[in-house]
Order: sequence, then structure tokens, then C-alpha cells
Amino acid sequence: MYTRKNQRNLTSAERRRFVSAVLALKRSGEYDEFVRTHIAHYVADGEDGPRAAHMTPSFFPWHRRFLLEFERALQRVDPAVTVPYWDWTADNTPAAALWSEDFLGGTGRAGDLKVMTGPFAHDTGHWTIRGGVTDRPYLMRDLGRPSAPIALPTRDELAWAMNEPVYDAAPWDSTVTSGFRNRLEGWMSGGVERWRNHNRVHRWVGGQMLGAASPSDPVFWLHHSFVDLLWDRWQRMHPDAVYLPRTRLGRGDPQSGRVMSLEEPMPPWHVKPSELLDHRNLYRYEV
Ligand code: CU1
Ligand code: CU1
Repeated sequence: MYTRKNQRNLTSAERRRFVSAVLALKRSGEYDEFVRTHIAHYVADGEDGPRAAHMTPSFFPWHRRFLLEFERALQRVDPAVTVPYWDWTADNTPAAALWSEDFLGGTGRAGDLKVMTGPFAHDTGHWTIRGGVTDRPYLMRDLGRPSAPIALPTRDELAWAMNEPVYDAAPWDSTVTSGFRNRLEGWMSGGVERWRNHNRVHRWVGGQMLGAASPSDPVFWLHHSFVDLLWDRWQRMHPDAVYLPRTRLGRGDPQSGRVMSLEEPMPPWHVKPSELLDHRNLYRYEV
């Protein structure tokens, strides 16, 4: 049993140990394996094949397992390290300590968006992007997208998702407008509202966080740690709510075989959503 802390409460020693463990995984090649796994499971609505990770009910359990795998890798380097979480409703500007020189570094420079500060700046020699969806070898960010400013999700926007009492609904994809899962994952069609909550955060950071290679930016883990906390919080807010779909979809359903119901194993780990509904025997969140 261990605790995932709010990143704003980390001591400077805890920050340093987290960063060191991440850099160790980068050196060993394991980090890039995580990026490749994420890319391999970035299957959109319009593509064929099973959709375990995104635009799908198993968005939450898939990322819970993905984070656990990453956290276990970090802990093989340093058993005291856990994945902190970033509450983007509170630490919602580029001036937040998250982006400081001794933690994740800051935004990218004008023009090519290349990150120039902190341990993940390419010029340190420790953070070369490989196997991504662009051929740029350097980490890019565009915090707040100054050219067309956007804001991180507010408490009210988050509440709009959290107050939804039903987990997910047909057609179980990016187009569904009700249900906690897509209100939090944040695919909504049309206009400025298109990116909500979880997706808005990817957009606000910009650079590699915009696409399938988003774990190339270590902030990915802190973002998804908070998303995981929010799933937990939602379950407590709605104790009678259940994961949906409960049973395998019928053959006539266009999503049959594409989305995972409660007892259908998710690739690549062959773990069922039902096995990931409760994390409290493994870790807790500091509140
Ligand atoms: Cu993802
Ligand atoms: Cu994400």
C-alpha cells in the first residue's frame, strides 16, 4: 500500500527522486516501450479493431492498469517513488510549480515549441523523443496555447461530468453525449466545446500531448493520475453506479467486439475491467 500525492505537496527531494526514476526508465529504453504501447492502443472510432484505451468505456480501467505498469517500473528503480497527480482545476496556469525548472520544466519556445528548461528539455541530452508520431526528437509544449488561448477545465466543467450518475451509454464511443465516461474523457462534437475535461488538458499542454504519443511528455502520468483519482471519486459519489456495458454486446451491435464490457479482457494485459474497479488495496490518493 502506498500513496499518490498531489504534485504541489511533493518535497524537493520527492520531486528529484521522481524525475530521476523517470530518466532511468528513459535510459533503459523502458520508457519508450510505454509510449509505443500507448500508440498501439490509440484506436479511434473510425478505425477497425478493438478499442480498449480511448473513446470507449474501458478508458478508465485501461489507463489505471497502464499507470500501474509505469509505477511498478518506477518502483523497480526507486521503491519510494509513486506517480503524483496534477489537479488541473487548481494548478491551472503555466506559472504553477509543476512547470518549474526542478520538476517538469516549462513551456516550449515560440516557433518550434521546443521545451528549453527542466530535466526533459532535449538540450540536456537525457530526453530524446523516439517512435513518436512526429519526427521531432525534442519535447514540445504550448502551455495555454497563447496564439489562441484556451483554459484548463474549471471546477464547474468537471462537476458537469462528476454529477452524471450513469457510467457510459450506447454507442459507447466518442459521440455519446451522456454518461460520466465521455463527459470526463471529453470527446464532444462541434465548435469550441469539442475538447472537454481530460481532452482539454491534453490540448492545453500541446506538443506531443496532443496525439497518440502523449506519454512522451511526463506530465501525461500526472494528468492521468488525477483522472484515475476522479474515477475513484465518482464511484464514491455514486455508490450504486456500475461499470457499463455490464455484459458482452450482442452480435448485431456495431460495437460488438470493439468495446470491452465488464468481464471482457483488455489488451495488452488480458485484464478485465472488473479487476480494476477498486484500487484501494494497492494505493490511495492523498487528499
Ligand atoms: Cu491514453
Ligand atoms: Cu489522456
